Amino acid sequence: MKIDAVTIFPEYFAPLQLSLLGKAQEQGLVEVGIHDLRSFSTDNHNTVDDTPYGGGAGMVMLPEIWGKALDQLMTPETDLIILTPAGKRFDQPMAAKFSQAKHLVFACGRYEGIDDRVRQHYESKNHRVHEVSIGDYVLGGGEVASLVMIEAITRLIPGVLGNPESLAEESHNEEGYLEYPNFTKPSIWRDIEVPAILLSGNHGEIAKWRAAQAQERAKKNL
Ligand code: JBQ
Repeated sequence: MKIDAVTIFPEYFAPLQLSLLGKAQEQGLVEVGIHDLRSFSTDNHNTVDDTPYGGGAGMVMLPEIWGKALDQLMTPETDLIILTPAGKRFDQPMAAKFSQAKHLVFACGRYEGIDDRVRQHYESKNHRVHEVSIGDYVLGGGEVASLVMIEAITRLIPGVLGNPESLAEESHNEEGYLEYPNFTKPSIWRDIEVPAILLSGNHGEIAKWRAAQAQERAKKNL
């Protein structure tokens, strides 16, 4: 998979070199390109935004700069993801869909967002455009939201995760199961014992106990 991100803060994406995704890049499973939006600005001040037509607070990112940046990245294979609090909520099924894509471009808006004609333009050229939000809270921009999506998506690419068993187990969670509590050594820590059933070796009973615990947790976290 090829992933490109366009941002005025390329430094936000430094963590992509770490851990699982860093290794996936070394193995050639994923290729990431980070692009500085300001390098596409044409004036002496490197302007990327202006005041909104119709008035109101904040600034809107200029369509001309975004057009220059995206024209160099978009192909018929591309899914363009525009991060915006008004977008469709990102979830695990959406991550699974995007993990099958050939090329993802993340457009990270700051301030009050990107001039809507950018979305309109690429849709009119028959590109696949997705407005996505990671959740209902206020972020400064789409950079961190993109990082969240990239991690959730890339770990579903075959070969990226070291242990495919944990993927298979997770897919049950997508079907409404939440996770059960986990324990490791020692069997007693600060006077707290690991539930005896987990030391019993009875795998049928352990599975039942875990399912019940997971349900309990799901109820509590509603
Ligand atoms: C969203 F995607 C974005 C972009 C900018 C701000 C945001 N705030 C909340 N959730 O994911 C978001």
